[in-house]
Amino acid sequence: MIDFIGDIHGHCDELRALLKKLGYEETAGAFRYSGGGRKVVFLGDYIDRGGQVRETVNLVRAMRNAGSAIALMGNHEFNALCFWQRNGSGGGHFINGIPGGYLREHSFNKVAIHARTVESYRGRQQEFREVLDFFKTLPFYLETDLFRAQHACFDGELLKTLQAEGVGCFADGNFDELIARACDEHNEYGDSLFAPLDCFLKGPEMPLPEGMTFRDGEGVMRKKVRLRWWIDPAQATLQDIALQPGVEFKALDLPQQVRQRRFYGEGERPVFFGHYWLTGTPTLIRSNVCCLDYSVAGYRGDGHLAAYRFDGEQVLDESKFVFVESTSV
Ligand SMILES: [Mn+2]
Repeated sequence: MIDFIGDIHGHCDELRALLKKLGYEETAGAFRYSGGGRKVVFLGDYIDRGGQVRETVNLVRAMRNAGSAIALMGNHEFNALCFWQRNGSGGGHFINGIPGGYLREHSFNKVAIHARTVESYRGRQQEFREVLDFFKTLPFYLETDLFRAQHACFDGELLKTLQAEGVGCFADGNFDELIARACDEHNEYGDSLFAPLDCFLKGPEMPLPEGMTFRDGEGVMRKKVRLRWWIDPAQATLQDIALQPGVEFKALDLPQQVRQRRFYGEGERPVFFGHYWLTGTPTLIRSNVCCLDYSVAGYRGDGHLAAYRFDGEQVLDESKFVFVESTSV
C-alpha cells in the first residue's frame, strides 16, 4: 500500500536510510519497492535547513517520475515559489498588501531560511528554475476512500473550495494567476485562494491577545499559536488546543471564532501530515490522526525522519511507524 514520509528538509542521508529500512531499493536511478506493491507519499518540505537540499529534491523527483512516489507540496516549496515570483508578474493580480516587489518579502529572516536551498544550487541556476517548475506540479492534498494526506491541516469545507475551482496544484491553470490568488490574504480581488492553501500548507493559528508572546522550541518569539485542528474547541483550554511543544500557556478566554471552528472528528478516515516539529519517538496523536514530522532538521540534532507503513487500516497502529535518527544538523 502506502508509506507516508514526513518533512525531510535537505536530510538526504536519513531519507536514503529510511527508504532502505522500508524495503525500497535503488534501481535505474530511483528508489522503488520490489514487486511494486508499495509506494511512498511524501508529505512536503523537501528544501531549506539541511545541507543536502539538491540531493533530496533529486531523489524525490526521481521517485515521482518513476511512479514509486507521490510528492505533496509543503509550505517551504510554496514559499520558494512565492519568493521568486514578482508581484503582478505574467498578468497575475498585483497584491497591494505585499511589500517589496515579490510575493514573499525578501526580509532578513526569509532570506536566511531560503539561503540553504540556493546554496545547494550554486552554479546550477538553470536546474533550480526547473526545480521551481517541478514544485508547481506538487499536489496540495491527496484524498482517497481510505485516507487523507496534506502537509499541514485537512478541512473539508476548504477542500470543496479547491475542488469547485478545479485546483489541485499550481499546474492546474495559469501559474501566475493561481499563485497571486494564493497570496491574496485580504481577498483584494474577490477570487482569493489564500484560505484553503494557508490551511492545507500551514495549518490554523490563533493570534494571542495584544502584548502576549511566547518563545517556541527554537527560541523564536511568537505572537500566534498553532492549533490542534483535531480537537473539539468548544470546551478546550488554550493549553489543550495549542500545538507548541514545551510551552506552558496561562488560561485565557478563547475567541469565538476559535471556539466554533470545525475540527477533525474521531470517526473520520485516517489523516497523515507533517509540519508540526514534534520531538521524541514517533507516536500516534489519535487512532485516525498521524503526524510524521519528527524534526530531522531540528537544531538539537536529536530528531527523527519518520514514516508510517499504511495498509488501509482505519484504526492506525503505533507499531507501524518506521524511523531513523537524524545524523546531521
Ligand atoms: Mn512545514
